[in-house]
Amino acid sequence: MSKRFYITTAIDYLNGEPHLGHAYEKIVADVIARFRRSSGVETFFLTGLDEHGQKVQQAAAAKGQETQTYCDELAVLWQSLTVKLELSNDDFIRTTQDRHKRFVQAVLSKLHAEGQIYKKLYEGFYSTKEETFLTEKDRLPDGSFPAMYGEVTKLQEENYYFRLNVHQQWLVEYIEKTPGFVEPDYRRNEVLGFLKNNELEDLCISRPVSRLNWGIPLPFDTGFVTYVWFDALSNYTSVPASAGDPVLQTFSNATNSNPLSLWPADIHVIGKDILKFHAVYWPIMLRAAGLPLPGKVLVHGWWQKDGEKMSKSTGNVVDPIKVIEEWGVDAFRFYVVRELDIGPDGNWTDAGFKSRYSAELANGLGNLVNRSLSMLKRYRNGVVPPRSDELSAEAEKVIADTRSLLEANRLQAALQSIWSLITRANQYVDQTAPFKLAKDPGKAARLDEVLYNLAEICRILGVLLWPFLPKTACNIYSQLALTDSPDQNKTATWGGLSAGHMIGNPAPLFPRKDT
Ligand code: ME8
Repeated sequence: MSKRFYITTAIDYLNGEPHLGHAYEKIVADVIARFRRSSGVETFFLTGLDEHGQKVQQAAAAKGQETQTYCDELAVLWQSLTVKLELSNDDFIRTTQDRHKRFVQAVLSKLHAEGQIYKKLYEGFYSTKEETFLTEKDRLPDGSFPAMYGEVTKLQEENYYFRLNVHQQWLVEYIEKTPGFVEPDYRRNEVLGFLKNNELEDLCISRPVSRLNWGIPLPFDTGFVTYVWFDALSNYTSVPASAGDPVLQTFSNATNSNPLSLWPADIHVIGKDILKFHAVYWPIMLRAAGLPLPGKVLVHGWWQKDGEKMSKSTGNVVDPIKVIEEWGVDAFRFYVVRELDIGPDGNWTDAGFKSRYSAELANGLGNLVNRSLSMLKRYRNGVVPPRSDELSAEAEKVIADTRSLLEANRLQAALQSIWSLITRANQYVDQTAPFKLAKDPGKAARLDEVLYNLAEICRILGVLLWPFLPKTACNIYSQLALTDSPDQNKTATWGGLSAGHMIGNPAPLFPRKDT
């Protein structure tokens, strides 16, 4: 059993409906997973839902529903999104599943038995609205607490704490000597800055049942449930453990006739707001449990809509399902990855979306494939002419560049590289003017060359585009009447189309829309 390439996304709070930000993150992870698989690497892609904690309990209460019923109903919508987005995830974790709860309790028991979790009395201020403890530092200059905390009460409460502080120096050194652990670099610097300028406090990992009962009971004290972040982060390991991963055997008695070797994860894809949880708490939790650390935390930025934060109250939330219903899943996948590099914040505008659809998909890719195959059909009855290598070197360069960009998770740049080939091939049509060549029987050999080069570029584009636009890639392959799938990156090499092969019927990939 060899270890698979293991990639995860954040698990979304089940306290509302999915929006653009959630969908973007999952697509980023999916493109990476598909590329790895297409390169022959055995891959496991995990996504799912974070179902415990105050936020979810409150959302259920607001609907007057039993919390578990609320979760079960809403989870159907979220799981259906994975299908609509064409995600190739291998599993879908819900933190209310038994496999997950068992694992979290096993970790807690071990840490508690080793003295890494201890009980302490807390005296201080507490905001019920934000479900958080406050300190003197949180006060405004006039002595009051900011309005966002609502009513702040004095609280005396016993809780369980996880020893974070003792690992602080180790973590600084680890991040310093492991440059790729957090990417992009400026996020890594942010973590190092935080760790060097603040002393870590031990992490409160429990909530008394009297205040919150929607959580995993502490195995050593049923008067408490587990703090939602301790619970949620563990999903990355609870799934491999339940699949019989040998690295996680200490925490699992799962028996699996076909065990998977997944841990450590290769990439955790997350948004910038949850960096501290993934680059500070999570590595320390793993170290405390005696487990290896993940390879990389890949941090993306946040989407806004028309320059403003998306929010339900403003009513400006981009609904991925609506966009997909109107424009198709690949148009959505293309726009989000092409528009926003992994790192900075992005801005969705409907005009920007339509403009990329029209320029890059309909007029760029769609037009190239449609006119290339239509001309082959018209001038050669759809029969591929003898091989010609006129564009071979240019195509091979794009193939190599795209591969190395994808290996570095530079998805936006990889799409730009692919589009440079599309632009080149469209220019080639204009320069060689096959419609003129077709009128002159003396130019038949030249027309053959041009038609071969165009058809072969279309085939190669199918393979290169597959991780990003799987439906479109398959569509190109089926218009070329190729019976294999475009999901093998090694087939992106010049000369795959054989002379004499008969293509199928061309049809527009991205219908033009009059908007
Ligand atoms: O944080 N643009 O869940 P969540 C881009 N359950 N990404 C966005 C975004 C936006 N506008 N809004 C949210 C949680 N996200 C926890 C995670 S992981 C062990 C637990 C991203 O539903 C956000 O950054 O609030 C996060 O990565 C993911 O969506 C889930 O956010």
